[in-house]
Amino acid sequence: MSEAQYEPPKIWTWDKESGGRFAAINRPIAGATHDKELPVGEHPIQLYSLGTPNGVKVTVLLEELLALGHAGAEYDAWLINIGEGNQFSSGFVELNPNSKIPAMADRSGDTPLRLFESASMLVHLAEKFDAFLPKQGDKRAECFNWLFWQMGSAPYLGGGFGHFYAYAPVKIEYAIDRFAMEVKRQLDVLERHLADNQFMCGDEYTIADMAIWPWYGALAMGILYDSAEFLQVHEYTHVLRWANEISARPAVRRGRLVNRAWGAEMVPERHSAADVDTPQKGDPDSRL
Ligand SMILES: N[C@@H](CCC(=O)N[C@@H](CS)C(=O)NCC(=O)O)C(=O)O
Repeated sequence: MSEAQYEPPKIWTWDKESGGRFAAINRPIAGATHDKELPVGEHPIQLYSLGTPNGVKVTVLLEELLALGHAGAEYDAWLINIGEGNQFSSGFVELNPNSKIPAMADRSGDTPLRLFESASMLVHLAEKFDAFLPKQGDKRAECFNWLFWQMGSAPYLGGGFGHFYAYAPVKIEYAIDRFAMEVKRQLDVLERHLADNQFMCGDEYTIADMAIWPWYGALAMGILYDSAEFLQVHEYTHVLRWANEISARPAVRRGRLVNRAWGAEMVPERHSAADVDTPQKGDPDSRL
C-alpha cells in the first residue's frame, strides 16, 4: 500500500482486511456477530468495559462516589475484550448498539436502564448521586462545555493521532502531521485554560476532569502511545500540574486498575472493593 499511488475506486468495497492492530475487529456493518447474554452480578450498577481511557473515566467516577460513601454506587465491572470481539455479542449490542466500551446497566430501579457513551454514564451517575457536577448556573454550563469538548476532541487524539502514530501498519507522514498538529493544539487549549484554573471547572473537581484526564492527562504524563518526546509534552506545564494532582487521588488510582488485563497490577473484573484492594500481578511489559 503506497500512499502516493493509491487511487480510490468509484465504489468502496470491503474486500480485504484494513491491516494494523485492530484489523480483525473492524467491519463496516453494525449489529451482533454471535449470541451471548451478558453476565449480571449482585450490585445496582453493572459495567461492561475495558481499562482504556474511555473505560477509565467511568471506573474513576464510581470509585470517587464509593470513596464519598455512596453505597448505591457499588458495581460489578465485567471485562469486555474488544480485541476478541466481545463487543459484538448479542447481549452487549442490546446495551450498546454502537458496540463500543464502556456500556452500563443501572438496575437499581424497577426496570434496568441502559447507558452507552461514557459521558452519558458520567452525567447519569453525577446526577443520581448529586456529586461532581455543579448544580446550576455558569459552573454547570462550564462543566458540560468541557465534558463535551472531550467527547468531540478525543477521537482526533485516539482515532487520529494514536491510530496513525502507534497502530497503523504504515507510517503516513501526512496523517501523522495532521493529527500531531491537532493534538498539540488541543493540549495548548488545555494549557491556557489550566494556567488560570485549578481544575477544568475552576476550583471544583468534576466529571469534566474525569473525562479529560484519562486522555490528555495521560498524554501529558507520557503514558499514551509512547509519544512524550515526539509531542514534547513536557512543555505543557499547567496540564502536567493538573494531571499529576488528579493521578494522585486514591480513587483515580483504584479506577485505573479496574477492567485492566495487562501491566504489573490489574483487576480484570471487579465485584467488590476487595478486588481493587488486592490487584492481581501481571506482566509489567504487557500492553493493551
Ligand atoms: N464515544 C465513545 C467511544 C467509545 C470507544 O471508542 N470505545 C473503544 C475503546 S476505547 C471501543 O470499544 N472500541 C472497540 C471497537 O471499535 O470495536 C465513549 O466515550 O464511550
